Amino acid sequence: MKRLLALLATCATVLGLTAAAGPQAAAATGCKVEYSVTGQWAGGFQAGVKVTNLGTPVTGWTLGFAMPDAGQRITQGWNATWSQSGPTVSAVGVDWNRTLATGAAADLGFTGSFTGGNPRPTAFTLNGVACTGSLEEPPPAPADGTPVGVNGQLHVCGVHLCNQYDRPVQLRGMSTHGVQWFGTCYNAASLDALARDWKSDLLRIAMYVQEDGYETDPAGFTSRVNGLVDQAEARGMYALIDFHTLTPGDPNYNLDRAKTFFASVAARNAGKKNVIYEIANEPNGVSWSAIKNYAEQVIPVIRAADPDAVVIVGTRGWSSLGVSDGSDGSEVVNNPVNATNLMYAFHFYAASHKDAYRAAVSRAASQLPLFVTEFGTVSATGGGEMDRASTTSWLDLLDQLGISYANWTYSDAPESSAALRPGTCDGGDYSGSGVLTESGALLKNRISTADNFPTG
Ligand code: IDC
Repeated sequence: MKRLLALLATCATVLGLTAAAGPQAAAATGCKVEYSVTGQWAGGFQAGVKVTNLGTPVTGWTLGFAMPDAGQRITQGWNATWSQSGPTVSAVGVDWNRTLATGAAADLGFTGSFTGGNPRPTAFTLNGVACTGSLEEPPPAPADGTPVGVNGQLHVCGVHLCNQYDRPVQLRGMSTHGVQWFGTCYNAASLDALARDWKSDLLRIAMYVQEDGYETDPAGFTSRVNGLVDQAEARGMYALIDFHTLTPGDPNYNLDRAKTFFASVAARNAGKKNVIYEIANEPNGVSWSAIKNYAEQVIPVIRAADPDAVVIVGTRGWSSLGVSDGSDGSEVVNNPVNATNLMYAFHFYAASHKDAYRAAVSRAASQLPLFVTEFGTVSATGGGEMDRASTTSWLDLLDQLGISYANWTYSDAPESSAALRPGTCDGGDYSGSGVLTESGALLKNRISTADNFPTG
């Protein structure tokens, strides 16, 4: 019994129960877990887990935690659907507790076996957010007037992106750099600056699949993406979930990963209005029919979980509508993806892609719903001189056609495409006049002008 009491005390400290007991002056983010061992016997134990949602309301949740080692097994669980892989445990909310308002709690429990050591789980997370139970600054409430607040759930109407009033809208915003490299750039201060100073309508979340990305830690990258979706939502911005395939260029190489990833993020984010799915960043060295085949396998996975979200598919030749491979948008017009509520990605780098590409976009725009999910003001390497004249021509054209866009990148990468000066993300200031590069200053000027979204 002594051992049991000691264990309970340790859990209380580790899980931050004392911190959470204070007065809640303001809404908090995150979650609190109260874990207690309710019985123990040779080789087995029973535990209760009470998880309180301290963040925005959730519909559908997954509680994650880690057993001390893979020898400790959940043998039976209740009030959730339980699974375990190695030491990693997941409990998914069931019909009667899947909706958790702010401050609401779910009571779960399980019996477990253990083969030695202390059967105390650690690292509790709710939908990927660590359950530290501590009170943090409240995320700014999405007041009326935010892009998501005004436009609500988007859909494709004709060749346009339309809002809840069935009126065409143009979203203007920024893309992250690879979150595996520049994760420190995406925090409360930087996202506040993006939403409030830049008045960005969207955050594209670039999740590389290779290059130390998703394939190295699927669960970890999935929860990072989900965390950024929440951060965007809290600020009234749309979140473009970019499955950033690049090398190899055939998206079918990542087909199984794409299905797993999108099944998970679509289920988790189905209730949100701010999510758009981009299923393949830049197909290259691959035919349009192979891309189309990939899309027709991934889209149903998304629709099964999140039926009403807009999906964007990359196009041939690094999302150039085939132009960089000597083709053009007619190959898509003549053989479209068999899906509704779908848009096609077009990418450009202003110093590399000029009149011929602009002409191809102008032609395609009357026949295909286009979304410029990535572009740079510089050369296709992401570096070199900024081309102000070409960038201005491009942005004027996109404004005229009402095509939405995201600029590469909202980061402090040491390359001219980055909007923030190197070192910015080491500090806390994202708003000062000194933090922007030449490209960042141009983009902020363009993006921060009034949207005038139609509401009637
Ligand atoms: C570049 C980054 C660079 C990084 C490289 C790695 O800017 O820091 O080392 O990726 O692959 C794209 C891609 C995008 C590229 C960008 C610039 O979608 O991943 O980012 N670019 O080269 N298409 C055209 C240009």
